[in-house]
Amino acid sequence: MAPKLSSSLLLFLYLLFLLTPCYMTHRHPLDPLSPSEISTVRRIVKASPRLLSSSSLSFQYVGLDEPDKPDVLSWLSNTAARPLPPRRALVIARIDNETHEISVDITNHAVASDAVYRGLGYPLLNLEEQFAASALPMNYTPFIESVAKRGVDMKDVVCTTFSVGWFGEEKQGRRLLKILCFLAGETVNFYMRPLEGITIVVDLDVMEIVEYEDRVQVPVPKAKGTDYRAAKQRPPFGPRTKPGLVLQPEGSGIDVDGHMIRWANWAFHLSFDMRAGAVISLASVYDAVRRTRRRVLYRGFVSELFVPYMDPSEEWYYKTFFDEGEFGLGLFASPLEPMTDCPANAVFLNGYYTTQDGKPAKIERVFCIFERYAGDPSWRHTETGIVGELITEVRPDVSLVVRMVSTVGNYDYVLDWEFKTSGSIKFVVSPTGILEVKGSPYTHTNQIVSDQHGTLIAENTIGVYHDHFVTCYLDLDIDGTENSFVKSRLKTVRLTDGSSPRKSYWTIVKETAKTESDARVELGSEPAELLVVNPNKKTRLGNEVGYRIISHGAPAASLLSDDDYPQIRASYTKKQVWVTAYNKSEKWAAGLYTDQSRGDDSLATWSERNRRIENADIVLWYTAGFHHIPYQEDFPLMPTLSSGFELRPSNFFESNQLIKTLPNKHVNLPNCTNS
Ligand SMILES: *[C@@H]1O[C@H](CO)[C@@H](O)[C@H](O)[C@H]1NC(C)=O
Ligand SMILES: *[C@@H]1O[C@H](CO)[C@@H](O)[C@H](O)[C@H]1NC(C)=O
Ligand SMILES: *[C@@H]1O[C@H](CO)[C@@H](O)[C@H](O)[C@H]1NC(C)=O
Ligand SMILES: [Cu+2]
Repeated sequence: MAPKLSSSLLLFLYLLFLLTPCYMTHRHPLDPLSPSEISTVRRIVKASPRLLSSSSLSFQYVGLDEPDKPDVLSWLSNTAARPLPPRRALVIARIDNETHEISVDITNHAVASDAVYRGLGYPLLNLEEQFAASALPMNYTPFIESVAKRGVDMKDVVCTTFSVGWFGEEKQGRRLLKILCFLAGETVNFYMRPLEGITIVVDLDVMEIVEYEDRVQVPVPKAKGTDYRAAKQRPPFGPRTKPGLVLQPEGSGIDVDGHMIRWANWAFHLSFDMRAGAVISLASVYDAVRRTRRRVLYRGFVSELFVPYMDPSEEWYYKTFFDEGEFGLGLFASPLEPMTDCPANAVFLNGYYTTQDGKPAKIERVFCIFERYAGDPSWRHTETGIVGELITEVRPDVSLVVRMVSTVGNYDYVLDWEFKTSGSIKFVVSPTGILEVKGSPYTHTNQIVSDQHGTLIAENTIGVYHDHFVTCYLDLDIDGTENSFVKSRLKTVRLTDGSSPRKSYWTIVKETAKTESDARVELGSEPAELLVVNPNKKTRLGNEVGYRIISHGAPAASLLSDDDYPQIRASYTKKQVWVTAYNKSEKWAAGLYTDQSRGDDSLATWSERNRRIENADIVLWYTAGFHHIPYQEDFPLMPTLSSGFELRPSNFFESNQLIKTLPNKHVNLPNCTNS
C-alpha cells in the first residue's frame, strides 16, 4: 500500500520543481516518457493540492498522452522550425479507493485535469499489488492447513494472481484478485503442479484475503519431467543441430536515431508503453519512382489479448483473462536474451514503466531490432525459352524485424513487426511458454468417462482448452489521412448461354464500406480480399492506391455464446476485422478499464455508432486468433505456434519495387579460426 504523504515535504518539492528549468531531450512528439519525465510526473501528481489530504495513492498506469494527430502531422511537415507540441502524460491512479484519470502537463509542470472515473471496470493492475496479494496465503492459517492436508511442504508453495472477470453481478463490487497456488520444489515449472480445489480471493484496496474455500482435493501432478532448464535434462537428448551465426561483413543497415528507426526503404517510430508494449508510429516507405516517402501506418500496436478458458467448474470458470488491459503487455515484457531471443546482428533498446509508487523502472533490452535473411528468395525466375540462353535471376528476401516478448505469467508471447523491402508490414504473434493445467485424478485416457475440458497431457495433468485472441490496432494512413475500406468479393459467374465452352468463372465485386456496420468481417465466411485504399490518390494507370490485409494462419473467431459474460466483455472477438472512424481515445478493444469490465466500452460498442468511414480517417482492427487444443507435445512447455497478418501494397506502387533492387555482391567470408 502507498505510504502516507507528507504535505510539507511535498510543498517544498513542488516549489523546487517550479524553479527547475525544463530540459527538452525529446526529438519526437511520440517519444515515450523518459525516466526523468516519469519522475517529474510523480512529483507533480504527489504535489497537487487535491492529493495532499489523501491517504493512499497508487499509480496503475502512466504513459504518454500523445498530441493530437493534426499536431503531430504538422510538426512532421516542418520539424526544423517548430518546437515539440507540449508533453503530456496520462496517469491512472487509485486514490482513496477511487480511480483517477489525471492529465499531467509535463512541459508546464502542472496537473491539467484530474477526474474521478465512476464508470464500470478497474484500471491495469500494478506489479507491486500483485506481489503483495500473492504473498498473503503464506501467512493465512486456513491455507496452511489446506497445504498440510495435501501432504506437501509449505516451503515449496508458489502463488500467483489471476483477474476475477465479471459474471453478471449487477453492483460493481470491489477490486478483487484470485490467488492460485502451485508446488515448485524439485522443479521450477510450478505451473504444471497446481494445488487444485482451493479458491482464494483478495480485496486489493485493503490487501486482505476476503474469501477462502477448499472444496476438493486432487492429486498434485509430480515434478518428474516438468523442468525445462538445460542443466536438468538427462539423456536421451533431443535432436542436435550445428551452431550457426549471422554475419554482416559490411556492418548493420539499421539506423537507430532516438526512437526513429530507418532501414532500407522504411522509416518508423518505435515506442514502449506499459500497457501496449511496442507501438509503431508513422511508418513510411520510400518510393524510388516518385522519389518521396509515402505514409502507410500512422500507428500500430497490440490493443488487447483475450484468453478465455473452457472449463466451467468452480475453480476454473472465471479464467477469462485480458492479458493487456488487466496485466499489461509492456509491464510483463521480458528482457531479451542476445543470441537466442534475437540473432547476433540484433540491436537492443530499453523501455521504462512506472511503478506503483510512480517511479521509473527499466526493462533492459525490451526490444530487439534485426535484419533477417533466412535464405529465402523474394522473387526469382528461370527462363529457358530463349534459344541459347539460360537466364536465372533471384533476389534474397531481407527484412527488418522489431521484436518484443511479453511473459504474462505462464505464457510467453513473441510479438514481431516485420518490415519488408517489398513494402509489406507483417505482424506475427507466437505464443510459447507453459500451459495452464488442471490437476486431475486420471493417469490414462481409458479412465476418463466425462468431458475433462482438455487433453490429458501428462499423468494427473489436463491441458485445458482455451483461446488466444490478439487484437491489433492499425491506423493506416495510406498516402494521407482520408482512406476507405474496400471488400473485393470473389463471385462465381455461371455461363449458360453457350457463348463459351466454359460453364463458369470468377470475378470480383468491389464494395466500399460506407459506415462502420459495413466493415465487420468474419474471415473465411466468403472468398474476399480486404483493402484500405486512398480514393483520392491513384496510380498512373488510374487504380486507387492501397494496401490489403492477408491472414497468415487460420482465422479464429470466438465460439462462446453471445450472452456469456466473458463474451459480452470481448464481443469484438466474433469478427476478426472491424473498421472504425478514428477517435484518439478509442484505443483499447476491450475498453480502457478492462479489469471486471462489462463490455460497455469496447470496439463492438463503438462500432454500434455506425459512423461514416468512407474517405475518412479510419482504423482497421485485426484479431489473430488461436483455438488452443493442447497436445502432449505442449508438455512441459509448448513450442512456438504462430499466427498473424501481412499488410501488403496493392496498387500502391507502379510496379514491383524489387526489380530494381540490385543483387548483393557475393561475400567472401574471411577465414574463421576456432581459437
Ligand atoms: C477503502 O475501502 C476499504 C473497504 O474496501 C475501507 O476499509 C478503507 O477504509 C477505504 N479507504 C479509504 C481511504 O476510504
Ligand atoms: C470518441 O470516443 C469516446 C469514447 O468512445 C467518446 O466518448 C467520444 O464521444 C468520441 N468522440 C467523438 C467525436 O466521436
Ligand atoms: C583461407 O584463405 C586462404 C586465402 O586467403 C585460402 O588459400 C585458404 O584455403 C583458406 N582456408 C580455408 C580453411 O578456407
Ligand atoms: Cu494456448
